[in-house]
Amino acid sequence: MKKFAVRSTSLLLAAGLGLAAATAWSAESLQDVMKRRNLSQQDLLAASKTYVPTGKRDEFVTFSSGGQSGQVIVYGIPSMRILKYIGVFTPEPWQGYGFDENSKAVLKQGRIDGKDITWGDTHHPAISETNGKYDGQFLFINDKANPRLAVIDLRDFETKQIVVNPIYKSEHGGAFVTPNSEYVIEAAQYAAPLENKKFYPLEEFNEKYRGGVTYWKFDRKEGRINPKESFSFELPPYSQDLSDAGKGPSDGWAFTNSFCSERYVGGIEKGRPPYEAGCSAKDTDYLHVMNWKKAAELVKAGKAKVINGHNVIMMETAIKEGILFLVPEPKSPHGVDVTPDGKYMIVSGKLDTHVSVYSFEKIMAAIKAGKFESKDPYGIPVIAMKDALDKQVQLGLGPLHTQYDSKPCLAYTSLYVDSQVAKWNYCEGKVVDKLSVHYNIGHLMTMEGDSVDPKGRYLVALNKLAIDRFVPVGPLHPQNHQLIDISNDKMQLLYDMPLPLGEPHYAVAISADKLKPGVRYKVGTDSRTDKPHPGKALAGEERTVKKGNQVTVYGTLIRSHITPETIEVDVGDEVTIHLTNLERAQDETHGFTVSTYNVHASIEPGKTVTVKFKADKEGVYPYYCTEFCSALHLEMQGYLLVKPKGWKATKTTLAKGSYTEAEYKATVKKVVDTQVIIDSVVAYITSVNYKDFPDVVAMVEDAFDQLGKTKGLKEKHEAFAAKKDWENANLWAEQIWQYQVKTADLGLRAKTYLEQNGAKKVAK
Ligand code: RUQ
Ligand code: CUA
Repeated sequence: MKKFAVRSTSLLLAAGLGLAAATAWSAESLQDVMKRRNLSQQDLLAASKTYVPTGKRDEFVTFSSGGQSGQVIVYGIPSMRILKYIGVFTPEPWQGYGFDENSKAVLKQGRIDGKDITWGDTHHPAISETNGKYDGQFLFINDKANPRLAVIDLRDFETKQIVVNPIYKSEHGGAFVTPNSEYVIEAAQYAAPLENKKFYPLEEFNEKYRGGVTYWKFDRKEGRINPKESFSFELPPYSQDLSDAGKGPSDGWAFTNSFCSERYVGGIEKGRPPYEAGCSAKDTDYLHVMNWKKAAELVKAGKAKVINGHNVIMMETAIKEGILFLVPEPKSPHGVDVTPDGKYMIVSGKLDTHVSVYSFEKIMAAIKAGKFESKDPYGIPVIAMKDALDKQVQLGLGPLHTQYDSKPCLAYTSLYVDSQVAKWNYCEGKVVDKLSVHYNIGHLMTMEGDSVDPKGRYLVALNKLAIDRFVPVGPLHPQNHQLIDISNDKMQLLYDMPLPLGEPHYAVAISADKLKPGVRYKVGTDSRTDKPHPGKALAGEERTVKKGNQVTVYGTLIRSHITPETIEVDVGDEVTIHLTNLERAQDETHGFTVSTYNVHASIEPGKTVTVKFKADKEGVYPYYCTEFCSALHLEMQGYLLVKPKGWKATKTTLAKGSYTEAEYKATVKKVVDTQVIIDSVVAYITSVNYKDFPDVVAMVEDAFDQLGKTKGLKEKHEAFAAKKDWENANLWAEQIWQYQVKTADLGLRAKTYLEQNGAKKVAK
């Protein structure tokens, strides 16, 4: 009772004090604060638009590329509070990503030529779509440096799959999804021979180097990409850049930009003009227009060539079948963004002051009429720009990317050189507002702004430089995401958020209520495969199995112990430890590591994870839980004992603690007193409509689960007491109290929740 009473009294005390403090010191007014902090009315307005009070949640969730970190960054809008980093192409220790066997298996899928690649250059995340709307089920992201694509399941925000592009050496224009996530688009960037590890000199660039666009088939039921049903278009060695899938009337088609259609190969060290001159010399590059629906049929009909085990529709076939066309687009284009109604493709040329609005209808009419101005050197029909353009609108210097508003015809385009966002009307072809940002904006993003149903409200400018925005932290500055309010006619800059993990290229944001992540796994799940884990163990099933030099531990974790608490092996043994988290309570994650063996796992409720290592050093290695999970978290520990060859025990009993009868009796009294508190909490909970609160139901279940573990322990301590074994008697009684504390902790949490959320008395 003692320890417990102190705890609850101190809580009460703290609450009382807090209240008193608020009344006594709240003299500072809003005006005072404005003056003291030198804030303007405008600042206050901006602050009130981004501030999310404690306990409240954001309206939108952003998935930002983590750039060179190889991860995904998740943050809320409008608060700009970071919620998570998702380990994708790079190990992430907290999540055990790359330090436990199950996640290592995912990273291993990303090996290239038999080698680990433990970093990635992530550029473009994409949320899965249903009928062109974000559905919040999956997230895809690419790695530009090592041509790979990852699948993240938004039920648990974990990376489930990495696929390596079998024919490219780099890729940039991914990930973009078709309107029902049938395919995930990934375009090559720097042309190279499609065959793997094949050398051709640069003199054979035009003949042997190729670009391409890959369509990865996504199996939504499995939640995985199916490489066998995926395919690519072979394309000329123009640097294919960003892509977008058609929607509505243009569904079935996709559009990919390119730069360096000059096919220039540089060589400044040999006295040749550099890439930058040679790759931007012509007035136009090409928009690639592809019919992916028909391409998929051709692949089914066996018309693809298999290169490195992957289906490739060769240019010759695509031309003959009428599924590939080119349209000139002004100088070094970057973004191509299909309008929400699917009627137009908006293209920005980095070296042009205009955006070009292409009409899908006009392009189709030209194709139907066979009206082409020429063929490119590879025989691909070229549609004249004037036959494809709806209009061009002058916006400013360095237009890059375009996103859409919830209001019809309104678009936002980033102006890299001007460091501005241009708001304009693509139906009327006029600029309606401009806002300066800091500095050199790359991508921009509106809420669900590349879907058929943009939500408007906010825009984020993803700036390339931060320069003087933040407190200096050395020559490498953080990145700067700026939040802009777009709900009114005039845009308003609200907030600068430093992002210190890599250069995030693109981001996507979804209404928070569309995300439905789980809080626990079905007990014994391998979260990386979504299947039952063969190493699963329930309470009472824990065991250590030794076969030759293979030691396999089937362990469990629950507040506040790891079972087993000792693992004995011989030096040189291969050790496999499977751990199941038996908790059901939300947020009761345990971590696990063994000293100096470079393993770590994050084991969320219900999950089973495996760590594996060779016990190649004799000695004593503590293992412990790495998450502060409970009051006795520090005691959540154990020893890995690695015995030397031929070791013989000389001492066979453990040291005894010296406990007295009086101590035993005190412990028993503590147990009885604590039960009184538990009973009173239970009486409160069952007197209200707690069953209407799923979170509370889970806590109550868990509390009784803990209490259930005391079964049989009373008999145990009493039996030891009868034998006057005060150590065992006292410690088993103490163990009852440990379970009671956890029960009471959950019970009090439930009680507070009910009181704060307006639980009502129920009739008995
Ligand atoms: S990028 S700033 Cu999408 Cu990789 Cu444009
Ligand atoms: Cu489990 Cu700390």
